Amino acid sequence: MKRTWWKEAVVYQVYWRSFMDSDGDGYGDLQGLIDKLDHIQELGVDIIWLNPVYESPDQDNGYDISDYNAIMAKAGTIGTWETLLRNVHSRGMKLIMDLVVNHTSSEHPWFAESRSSRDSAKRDWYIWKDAKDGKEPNNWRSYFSPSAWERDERTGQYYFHSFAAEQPDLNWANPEVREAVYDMMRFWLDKGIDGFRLDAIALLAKPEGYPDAADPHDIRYLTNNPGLHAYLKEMNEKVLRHYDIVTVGEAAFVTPEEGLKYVGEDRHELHTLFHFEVADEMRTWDMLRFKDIQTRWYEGLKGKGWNSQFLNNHDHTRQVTRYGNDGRYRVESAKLLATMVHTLPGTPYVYQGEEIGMTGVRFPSIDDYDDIAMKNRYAEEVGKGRDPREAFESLLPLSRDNSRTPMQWDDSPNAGFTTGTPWIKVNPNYKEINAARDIARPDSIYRYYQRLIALRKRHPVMVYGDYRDLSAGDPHLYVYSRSLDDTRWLVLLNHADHETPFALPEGYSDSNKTLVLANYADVEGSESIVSATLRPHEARIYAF
Ligand code: ISL
Repeated sequence: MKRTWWKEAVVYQVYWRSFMDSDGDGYGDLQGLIDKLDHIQELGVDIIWLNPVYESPDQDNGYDISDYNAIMAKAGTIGTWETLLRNVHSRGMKLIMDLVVNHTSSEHPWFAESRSSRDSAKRDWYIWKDAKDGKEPNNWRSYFSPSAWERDERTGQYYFHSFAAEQPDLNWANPEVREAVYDMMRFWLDKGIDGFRLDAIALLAKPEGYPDAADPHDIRYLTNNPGLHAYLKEMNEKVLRHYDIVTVGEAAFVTPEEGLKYVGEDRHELHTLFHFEVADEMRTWDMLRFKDIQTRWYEGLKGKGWNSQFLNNHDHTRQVTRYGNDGRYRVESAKLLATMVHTLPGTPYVYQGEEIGMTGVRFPSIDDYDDIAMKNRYAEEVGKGRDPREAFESLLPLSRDNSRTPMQWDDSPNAGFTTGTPWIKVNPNYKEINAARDIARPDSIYRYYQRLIALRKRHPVMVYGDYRDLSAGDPHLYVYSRSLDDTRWLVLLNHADHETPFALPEGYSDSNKTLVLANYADVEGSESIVSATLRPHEARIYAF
């Protein structure tokens, strides 16, 4: 596999509105991020992915953009953004921005013009259809609302939105739209950014004729439609290939076969992707399924394309809560999950707060939540007559706000995030879980991430090594090898709240091993592992 910097990199995701507030307005901001760059740099990461900072009415936390060339006042100014970029670069890191071009805000001037009349010059920049039998043009749902269509009084037609009604989809079939997007991309690339995370990119092309869906709840019809890859090839040809950058596509509902169309090195579209076979499709931990996903993606992309590894982000409940143990074994579990993400094939992502083992939340009332997806779904369920408490409870485990609570810096009021009132409540466990406390301990989660990330810099086997699952069929133990040239690593993970016996696989010599990393402090490198007992959430890496 061809070696490149972005394969060797570790990415840290900054959800800036919840990272650090420098001016007391309750929102994190770019100056706050600049002030906290030490925290990120000292982890050893290479790339920062910044969630959208563009001008936006902020109905979907910046994913509804009203001006692509300006910075949202809550975040700062273009001047602060430029200072950020300079600081990130002078520290030897890179910055990638979110590119949200499946849709704009309904307050974008393009949409204002489009909706103004049926003959507007920009009418065809969005997707407008007549009513069918006095109702929506088809039965599709959107991600965030019961219908993908919204009737606009002024012209009596419906416009299409894959997400909230405040996020009308751009019409990618229109070449003028594509050119406008490419211009905007060049605007940021020419400022010197190092790449894009491409939001909802699987949704750009819409199915011919907009036919009714057999099951409207199975929204796969919104994604991976014919024409999509022609758009990505054109985007690559006209923009991306002219810069030394990394591109990561957010690709919903892709299998490895479908994924390869985005990232196949011979296809000249994107470098890497996020698939959602885990984060969207695996509701709670399922070891057998997870191994199957890893093996299929490894085999599917091997030698041809590059994957990403993540278990949470700003849309998905924190990994230690959702997939690990956030109680008695929180620290061990957070380290085990990190070991796994950083030793599986693909570029690893760290979502802010993960490196100190932050957990999900259970606030008492729907009023404590902000997430538009959760709130719209709650209103829909209650509107259908469901008991409000029950509807609320059912939405708690996967609410996107689980991962959006403010970064817990220290044990001062509001966890040191803001001197004002935070836009969303701080997780009440901040006195126990916070960066200051974690960093002060040599055996902390943060310190473990530092070691893990440093290993990646020294050992190409973590990046380019062949992967082999040696534990197929085991519901608790995950044991796999990575091998490159003369180096062979064995990763041992006991993803369980109990002890699990382990036997050294055939072909590995117990006397010939070196302990690379362990998440329990008392492991002796010389200890025999011919047959051993792994403790709850124990993780070890050996080299042979
Ligand atoms: O959040 C999800 C499920 O919990 C995902 O399905 C997610 O909605 C989808 O992957 C698209 O997400 C992206 O685009 C959205 C935005 O709200 C998300 O924050 C963003 O990551 C619309 O721009």
